[in-house]
Amino acid sequence: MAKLELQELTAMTVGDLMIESEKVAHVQMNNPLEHALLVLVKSGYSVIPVLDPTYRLKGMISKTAILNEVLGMERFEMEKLSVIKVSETMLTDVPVLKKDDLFLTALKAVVNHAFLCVLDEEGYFEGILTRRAILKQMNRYLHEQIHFNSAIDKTNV
Ligand code: 4BW
Ligand code: 4BW
Repeated sequence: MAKLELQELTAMTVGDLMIESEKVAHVQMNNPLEHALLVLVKSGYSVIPVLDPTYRLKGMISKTAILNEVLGMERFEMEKLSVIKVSETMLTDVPVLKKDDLFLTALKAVVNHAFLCVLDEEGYFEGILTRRAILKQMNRYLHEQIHFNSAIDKTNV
């Protein structure tokens, strides 16, 4: 694989690095919490997007928020899982990215968020950008720089 130059890294866009919507686990606003918990447990993820039937982003739902919602005074009241809807428990104030946002914008965003949803101009969900995808490129770039610099040092001896 060719060496990754700084200009190439910083010219990468969110669209180059994101996971496409078809591969992203998600739930819908009207689903009961029981269904959301099932999707979260089965997919293995801790937080996933909430979409409407037309694929517009509505929020995010997490295992922690669901368990908090059904936590009673003395026990988890699991019977509530079938009554409460995702829309009542989801987080709605979520930061988003666009496909043409550049690498440095994405890097800054993933400092505070494990992943961000990627939306088009009309608010339709296109996919997610994960911290893993950004760290993978940073890792590649830094390792190649170190390798290249040590090769130059050796030729200068
Ligand atoms: O099923 C998994 N497969 C792989 N390859 N890695 C996984 C899996 N589950 C978790 N991981 C790893 C990843 O490194 O644990 C990290 C934290 O998972 P999370 O947050 O707490 O469930 C993962 O880091 P990441 O790939 O940078 O993903 C950050 C967050 O993005 C995840 C999850 O909330 C969300 N996410 C990632 N891929 C997703 C997804 N949500 C829905 N569908 C997907 N395909
Ligand atoms: O309460 C939170 N406050 C803030 N500011 N960010 C949070 C909070 N909860 C989650 N986050 C964000 C962080 O970006 O979601 C990421 C995943 O959380 P996690 O994994 O699945 O609970 C957080 O990424 P992180 O800060 O890089 O933390 C990665 C993981 O390290 C967390 C958790 O398992 C662990 N961790 C972090 N701070 C911790 C902690 N565990 C115990 N105590 C702490 N103070």
